[in-house]
Amino acid sequence: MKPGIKLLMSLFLSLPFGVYAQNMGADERKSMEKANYAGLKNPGNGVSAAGLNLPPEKMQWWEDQKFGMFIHWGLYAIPATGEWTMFNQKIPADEYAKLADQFKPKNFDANVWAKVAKDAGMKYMVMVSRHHDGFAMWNSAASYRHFDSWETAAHRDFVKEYTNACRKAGLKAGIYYSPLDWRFPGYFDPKGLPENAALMKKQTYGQVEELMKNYGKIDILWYDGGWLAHKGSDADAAWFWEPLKLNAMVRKYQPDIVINPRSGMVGDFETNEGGAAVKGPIIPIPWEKCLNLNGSSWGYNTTQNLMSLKDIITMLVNTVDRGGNMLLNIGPDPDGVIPPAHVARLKEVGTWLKKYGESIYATRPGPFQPVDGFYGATQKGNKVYIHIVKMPDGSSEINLPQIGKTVTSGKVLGGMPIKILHDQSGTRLVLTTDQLDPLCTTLELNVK
Ligand code: FHN
Repeated sequence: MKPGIKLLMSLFLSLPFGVYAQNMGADERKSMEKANYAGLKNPGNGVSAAGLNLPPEKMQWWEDQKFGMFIHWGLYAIPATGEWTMFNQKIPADEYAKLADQFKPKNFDANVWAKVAKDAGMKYMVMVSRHHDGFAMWNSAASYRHFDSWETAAHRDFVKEYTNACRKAGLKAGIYYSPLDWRFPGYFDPKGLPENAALMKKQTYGQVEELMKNYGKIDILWYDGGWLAHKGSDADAAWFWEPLKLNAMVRKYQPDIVINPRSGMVGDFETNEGGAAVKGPIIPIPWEKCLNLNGSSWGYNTTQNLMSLKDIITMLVNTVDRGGNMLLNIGPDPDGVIPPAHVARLKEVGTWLKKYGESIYATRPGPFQPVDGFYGATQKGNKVYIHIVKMPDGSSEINLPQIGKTVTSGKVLGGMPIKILHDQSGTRLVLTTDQLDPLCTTLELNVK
């Protein structure tokens, strides 16, 4: 089971959700937030030290964003069999490095990526600067054997072009970095080959410093692949990477950067990776669901298995109704072009968010706990939004529990009023069949 999932499982099982289930007011949520950010520091989440994680107030902007674009792009786009091609096909490093001679993406324009993200309703981006194959997508003096996009055929600094395009488009800029590098035999045997492993570590410290120093304000640092020799968790490898030292350096250059939980240090948020459905109660700590638009692989792949619009919207509302952000991944082709079918699907998501975005952005989960496969809620001020992903067969009513607040009126968001009945057990929302939207029925309730 992937480290992130194991952690979430331990987290879910450790927190007494039941207690908070029914009536979660804003101040209670505040105190929970204070209390439960502590939840990030569960054993197994990695090492931590005072001042290295952000306080809740510095995470609010991140929790307001809700939807971002993840980008896996690099040499692996050429074989188009995914970002693990070098390892899965056991390609020797020198052989694989020849791909850099072919990597000259003439149609790459980061502004186009940023526009696709904005049109999709995304508020932030996270681009892979270096994946496990070792190829750096920027001008990296710290790159072992100058294996980077500046010193090879492309002769371009893609991280610079990307971060500039992000800011120009008003999007928050995140950088993904893989400490592991398959070119180092020491990665597979750090105790047996300590010198070579130390070279890999030196590259990581040098490259993270370059990324934190040379590209202006970076909003998110997304480590991935801290696990050593493909074994154990990122936390298990903290003895090797010394993430408290690494991230102290990071915060010297980027004091407010949001750091994910994959450096072996406790993160400022938790991650839930993959396409598995999001279920269960509200998670009272910052967390992020990251998954693929094209389920075949994170990197560009000729095998296409595109998520449907219904699946994307369902995953988005299920995540946001449980307090999470969703980071949806694209894999551009070797030329840096996002496949047109992917652009079209993302545009459809953007159209939905243009209409229902108020029930998503800058909201917080609750006050009602979600009911798996049925509905969930978000709140903002005196508004509560209900997302109905699927009405139980033949029903067009929802019975909401008491929450210590009164639902005074309600309507389909951007549509007609709905009937609201009150009784001891709570509030009953009665909809007509034409008010149901097969994609997701979104209601706006006024509460006081
Ligand atoms: O090995 C990587 C994988 O290639 C991809 O980058 C994902 C994205 O979160 N993370 C790792 C697998 O957990």
